[in-house]
Amino acid sequence: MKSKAALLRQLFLRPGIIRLVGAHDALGAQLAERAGFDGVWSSGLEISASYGVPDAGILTMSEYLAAAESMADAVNIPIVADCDTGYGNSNNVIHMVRKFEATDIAAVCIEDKLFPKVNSFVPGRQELAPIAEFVGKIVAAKNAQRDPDTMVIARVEALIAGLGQAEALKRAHAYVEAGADAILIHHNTSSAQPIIDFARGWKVNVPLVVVPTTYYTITAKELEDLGIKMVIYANHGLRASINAVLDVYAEILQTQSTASVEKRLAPMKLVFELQGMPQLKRNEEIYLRSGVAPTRAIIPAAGDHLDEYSMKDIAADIPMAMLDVNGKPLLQRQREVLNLSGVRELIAVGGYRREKITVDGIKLLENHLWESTGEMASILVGDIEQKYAGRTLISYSDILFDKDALNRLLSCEEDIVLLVDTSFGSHRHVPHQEVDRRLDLVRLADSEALQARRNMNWGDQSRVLKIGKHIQVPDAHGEFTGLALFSAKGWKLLREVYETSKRRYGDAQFHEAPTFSKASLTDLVQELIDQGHTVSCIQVTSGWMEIHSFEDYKLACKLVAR
Ligand code: SPV
Ligand code: MG
Repeated sequence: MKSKAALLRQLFLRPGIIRLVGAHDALGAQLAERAGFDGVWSSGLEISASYGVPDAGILTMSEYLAAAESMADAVNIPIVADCDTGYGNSNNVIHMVRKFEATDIAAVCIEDKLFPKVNSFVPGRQELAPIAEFVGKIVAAKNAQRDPDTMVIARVEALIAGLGQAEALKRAHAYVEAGADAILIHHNTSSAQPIIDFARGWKVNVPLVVVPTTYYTITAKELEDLGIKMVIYANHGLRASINAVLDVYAEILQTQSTASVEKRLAPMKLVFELQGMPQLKRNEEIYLRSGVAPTRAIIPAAGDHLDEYSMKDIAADIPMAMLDVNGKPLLQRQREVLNLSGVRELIAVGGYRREKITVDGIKLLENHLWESTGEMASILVGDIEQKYAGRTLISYSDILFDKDALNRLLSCEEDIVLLVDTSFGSHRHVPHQEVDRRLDLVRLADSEALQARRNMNWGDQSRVLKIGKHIQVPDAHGEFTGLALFSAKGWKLLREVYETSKRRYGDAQFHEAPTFSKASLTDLVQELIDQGHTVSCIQVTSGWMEIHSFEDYKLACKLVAR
């Protein structure tokens, strides 16, 4: 795995401005990552505030380090640590760099003020260190780093101290000479002009970093156009939460209940998700073998797909499950991901060219009537242990999915859950719907509320109202991925509805199937919904793909590792 320092270096090489937001703990860093920030600023102000002390060198390096470490542990994006003045002289800086590097911090930022510094927005004492002394700290930091990718950012406080552009530029140049990897030019009034002037006067090929807390009307684009490479929104999480918490607390006291604030609160599910509870449950399933209901997977792989796929030349003589994707059949790739997530009992049901299905670790059964029956019939052939006490996962045989998407589904506790992709509208195969197989689309309950939160990718759950190929793209909220999970109770229900529908429909049309015997899973799911049963869905926007065209196949070969 790449170090976070290497990731930050990559961001500096990428075109466009890098956007960081401040945090003081793991949760804040996680929210930054979820929101889509490129990195996290481990803010001295925020960390001090979290201890209820002024941002004035009151805490020691240990507290700042512990906070930064908890952030680095919690996210995959890089952390830039605000290290104040370096916690002492050059010897302290050497110790500091080693300690922060050891916790996978991507960059340390030190400022040219005298110890103990005071936050730059506090009027009064803003005394600067002599240039030579601060240059010594930068040289010490650069010599101390063990990872060549670790960045040392030198923060110039001349504008804060009211010493003007010339002093700011003089200091910045000296720090670059000393080896600084970037210059943070700080400023504390509502006008961005001093920063604009500084950026225009900056001719050196070393990136600039800014913290537009007071000159907040400037946009990231405007900063980028000035040639600034990184912007830090240093304390916005802290300030947003202070106001939100105070408002909610006041309302609870005033209304004498929590009813009116409930809607504004993050759901417990999100709290659990941020804490890693779904992963904990998956780990229990994988590593603590007793007490947790096992999950089996049934993979219907009987169809020939010959009239459905625009890739006849590749898959003419084999079932789709055996399609070679970068040296491994699809089915083997599915098995690897399923096993990694603790699903070990795998049953594939073949039909067309069944003899070609040869993947170790998968029980192979046969739907002899595959030519005259549909997918549901194959699925039930796979249900050998009809009173199975665990959960049943259905996986279509022509899809690829990753561990994260699968785990998201496996962490659901509802009786019947479908994994649905809500980004299907931007999926490139939509325009080709007429020529390709039509998509299994879904309509969901509460889709507007979900839409509003979609950007946050909070994995919201919803209820499925309609499913099928007849749903028009503009009316749909998502695409069924081909992965569905049933609890023992949900599975029993599916079987019951299958049996009663079989008796009722006989050879008549059944939802989208020309006859009941040709029913697919989605037809049964629609029947369950129509009979008043709840079918839940968990949403994803990535982590899977289906292969039903030559274009899909080429993309799959490009995306998956060998
Ligand atoms: C911090 O967040 O601690 C900073 C930025 O150093 S500022 O508060 O703007 O000085
Ligand atoms: Mg600070």
